[in-house]
Amino acid sequence: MSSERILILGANGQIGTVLTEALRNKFGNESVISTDLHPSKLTSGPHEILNVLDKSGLEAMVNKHRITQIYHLAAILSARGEQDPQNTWKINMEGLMNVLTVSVEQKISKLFYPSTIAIYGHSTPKQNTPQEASFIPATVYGISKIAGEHWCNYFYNRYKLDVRSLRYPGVISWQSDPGGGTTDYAVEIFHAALKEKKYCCFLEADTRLPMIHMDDCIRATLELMDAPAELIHIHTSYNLASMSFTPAEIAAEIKKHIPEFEISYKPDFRQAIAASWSESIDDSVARRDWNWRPKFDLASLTEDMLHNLKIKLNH
Ligand code: AKB
Repeated sequence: MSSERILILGANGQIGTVLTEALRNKFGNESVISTDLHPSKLTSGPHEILNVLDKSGLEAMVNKHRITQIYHLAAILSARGEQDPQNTWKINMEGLMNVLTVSVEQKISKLFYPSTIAIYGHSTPKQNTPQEASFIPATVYGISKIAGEHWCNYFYNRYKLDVRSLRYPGVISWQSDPGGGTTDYAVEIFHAALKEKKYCCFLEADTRLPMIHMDDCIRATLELMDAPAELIHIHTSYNLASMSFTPAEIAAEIKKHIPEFEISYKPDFRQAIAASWSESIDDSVARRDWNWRPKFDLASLTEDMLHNLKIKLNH
């Protein structure tokens, strides 16, 4: 039985709901405390209402549950973030500063912080984006995440806080719904294909973006957090790759399973956000340091999404 006591912030989000279950399977239900602004979406396990802007509430939660590790998932994503840049900055940055400070004060042994492909910008090489390059993000979400990476690195160097991070691509899941992101189309398209046999995409047909299946995303997170500290050489955030595709390519793959499926295109403000991101990523540093290997490709992702989503929607 592990002695770890885990706190998840923003547990009701797309990644949070699935990660909470994965961590509970690993560490036991009672050792993983999920928190969010709202009641839990899961049917079992300890859950508390917590706002990441409430530093003393966070401190009290860490003490009450004798927390040893924190997964800080609470953030406003790229598309929603543009509706209210100042509030996005506040939630994403003040939230992180509270978590970093409390982690040092309360001697947290490990902290996970998700970064994103949204840190890349027009000056970043679009193909095979390297671990280190020019990162001038086009969204407030991206700005907050690149600043967050640097704060994590600072806290590692100054306070020896063991904070680990991944630059997540767009995450595709049947288990949970995304909210407020630019890559959300790649989940919506599966729901629409099964329910209406058609989908109107808010990105242009040839917009290539890096994506990852939720199972690979969760496995990457757990493997990074399990890796011996001496193997972790990146204390900002690791590039993480799995696959890249365009709306036209994913539609063609869905059509192999649902021949009647039709896609149409009506690009909106999210097109400019997507156009500022990379098309493919070089994750050789993650592969070298902690042996990262993705399992899903576009064909297996499409098959898995349609299979599991169909079962879920029929219930
Ligand atoms: C978004 O689209 O904003 C997120 C992300 C790539 O971080 N899915």
